[in-house]
Amino acid sequence: MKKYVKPSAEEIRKRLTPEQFAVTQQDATEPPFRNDFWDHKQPGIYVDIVSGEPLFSSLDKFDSGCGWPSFTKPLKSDQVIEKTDRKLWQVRTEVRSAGADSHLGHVFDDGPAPTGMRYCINSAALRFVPLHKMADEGYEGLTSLFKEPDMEPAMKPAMEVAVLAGGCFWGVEEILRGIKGVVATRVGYTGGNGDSPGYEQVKTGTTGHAEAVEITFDPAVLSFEDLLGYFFRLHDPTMLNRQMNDIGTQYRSAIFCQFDAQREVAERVKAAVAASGKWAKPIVTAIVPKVPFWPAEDYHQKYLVKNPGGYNCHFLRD
Ligand code: MHO
Repeated sequence: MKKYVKPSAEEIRKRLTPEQFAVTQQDATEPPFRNDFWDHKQPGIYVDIVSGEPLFSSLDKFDSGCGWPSFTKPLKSDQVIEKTDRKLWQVRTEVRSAGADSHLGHVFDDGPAPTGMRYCINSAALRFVPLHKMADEGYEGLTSLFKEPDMEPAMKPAMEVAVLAGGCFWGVEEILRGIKGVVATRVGYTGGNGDSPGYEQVKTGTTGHAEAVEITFDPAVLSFEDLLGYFFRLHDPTMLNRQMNDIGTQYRSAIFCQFDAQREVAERVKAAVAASGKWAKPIVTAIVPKVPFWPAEDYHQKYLVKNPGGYNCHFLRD
């Protein structure tokens, strides 16, 4: 077994950035959301930035909404040491790496199944080793963790993507990301003129882009048809180039079909919604082929998680 130890003080000073040093050596905490891994979703392992000791895996990572990478458990329980921490006038359980004694973060008992624990870790204490580089970097012993059926749903090739526009993308993403079977969401701009538009351009309505959400979902859990069922309930599909108070083509209702079968399903669901009698006016949702999707600026991603109580004109109708 490879030994992961603490390098000399001089070596540590040389190798770490000031933030990595403050976190791992001086027990500092980095800011939430402004760190590398809080929203990172790739298959691989997270190792101690100081010693390279493998600590956590993407298989145990979950979206806690707290702004730091969160895991239900460490790779091996003897790779982290838990210590009572009485700083900040509260008793918390600090998590340190066993090999290099780096401060990593804290552990709380409000996590999801299967452990109920939330290891809330500073990104600055971690280095990510993607699955495809693990063998090259000497972590081949851990690659078997990623073989089916243990593989995280988001990493399986069978995922499907949908791109939906239904008004201000903050509220649309907030509802979609909570649906069972949705494994990842991103907000962005699509269907307009010009590459890589920014919010300030799109909001003028002159680029023709729509605010949209790209949804990665597991079709074994959620069908595209059922996803569209939610889509037609979370916005008003009879509003043309508008959603509630937000007016302009950037707020239009549209389904950007990724392949032909999605178009057929979209036409069928739209017709069923029109026939349902739920809406007095005609459904104006455009069903169009996919075009490039440009991810929006970071501050728009999971905006309502970062800004609870922020502007939201979306809700799920009965
Ligand atoms: N009315 C909202 C819309 C935001 S959405 C990201 C605002 O102007 O803040 O377009």
